[in-house]
Amino acid sequence: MSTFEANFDGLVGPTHNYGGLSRGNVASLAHDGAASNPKQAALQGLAKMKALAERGFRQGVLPPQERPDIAALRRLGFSGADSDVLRAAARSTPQLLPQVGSASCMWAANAATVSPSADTRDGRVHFTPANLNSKFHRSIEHPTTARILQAIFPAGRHFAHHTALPDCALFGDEGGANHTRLCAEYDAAGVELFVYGRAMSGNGPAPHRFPARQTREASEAVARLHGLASGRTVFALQNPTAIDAGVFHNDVIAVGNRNVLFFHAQAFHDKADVLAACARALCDTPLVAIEVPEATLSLQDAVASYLFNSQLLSRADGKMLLVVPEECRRNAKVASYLDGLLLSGGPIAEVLAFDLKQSMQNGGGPACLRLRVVLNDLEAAAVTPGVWLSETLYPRLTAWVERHYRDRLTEADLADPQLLLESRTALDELTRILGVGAVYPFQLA
Ligand code: SUG
Repeated sequence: MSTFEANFDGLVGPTHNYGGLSRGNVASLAHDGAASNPKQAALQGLAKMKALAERGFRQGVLPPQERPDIAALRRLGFSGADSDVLRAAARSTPQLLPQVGSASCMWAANAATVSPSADTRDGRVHFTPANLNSKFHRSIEHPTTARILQAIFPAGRHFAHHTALPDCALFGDEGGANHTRLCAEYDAAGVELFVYGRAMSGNGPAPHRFPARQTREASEAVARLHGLASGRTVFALQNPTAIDAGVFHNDVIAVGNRNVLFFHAQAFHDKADVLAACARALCDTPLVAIEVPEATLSLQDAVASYLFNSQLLSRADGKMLLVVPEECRRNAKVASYLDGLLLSGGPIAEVLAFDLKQSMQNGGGPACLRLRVVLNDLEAAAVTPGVWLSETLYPRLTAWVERHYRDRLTEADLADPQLLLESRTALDELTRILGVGAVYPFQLA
């Protein structure tokens, strides 16, 4: 039986827009109010999925959510028919529209924390949807995320689903973006590294400028829920300086795969401690730490290029492929670092760059767009089959995007009831393409 990492990418939704919603995320604020191109965004994401699937990596698709989120507006006191709800919100509180219209569930790394069956007490794959409660526009994702994950990974023999952690600052949880699994082989018990931005109990270090989204308390709760062994779980504090420089998730500054951890020198508060704890927990498997010093690449260059928001994937020959955003090729320092990395004879043998500009302008690179799920053959066979990207699914999805998506969207468009209808019509059709059943709260008239 084989065990592998599958990547489930969030399909970009029809309302992808630039709302400037994420304080602490430099790209999101820089593009506030710019016109977006949802069609191009979805096609860019699909092109990455297709290229990786063609190279033999297991690739799945997570459907987007209903936006604008009418149920969220109703919870805030708007009433009447759906189009009235939208119009009333646009009239009285227009700043809500980008929030409830954000296609942010595309960043599937934040959908949930996933622990593979080799790591959990009951031998099942565990999922905890992230409450994402640090930002309103993301806090409304988890109920539908939970339904989608349960539709794709049916609860029972192979998969266990938890509800999101309590929606309060103490348990701020951003899912897989702050979670890295290290292991010898995918089927062996691994080390789960949880990186948090601050511990709410006590007076430990915390950023000054930007919020720390993930708390230690949340990470510990997820580890408990998943039944992880304490000797193979590491909790590490993010460097507050990095958060203040725009590292709002740890996956903006570090990525791991198997026994390799690729990271910037400023990623962790106490780097030596974190590396020692990971090495100890890996026991006989040596930790290969690839550290990029500040002198080689500044924190600012790391954030601007998103070098570490890369996917580190194991090829069939055992060597690793680093999937980076195109911005890395355009940054001379990063490009020259990568050339040197390939010549170094280390585990990373190949770099592949993708144009993900539409997502990048909101702070979402290759790693943000995907949820990592380690599966063995039996577990993979239990996954709802329609979500695997294949030679037939890819052209169906691109045709679906071409049919339903606009190629230009501004903030004013989000108040248009026609956009809501277009979006619902598209999603309704998508559930049939992917075979995921009724995951959305709306009903088409
Ligand atoms: O949560 N951007 C997302 C980007 C998430 C990236 N994910 C990972 N690093 N794993 C966020 O900040 C911007 C939306 C806007 O401004 O319109 C946004 O939500």
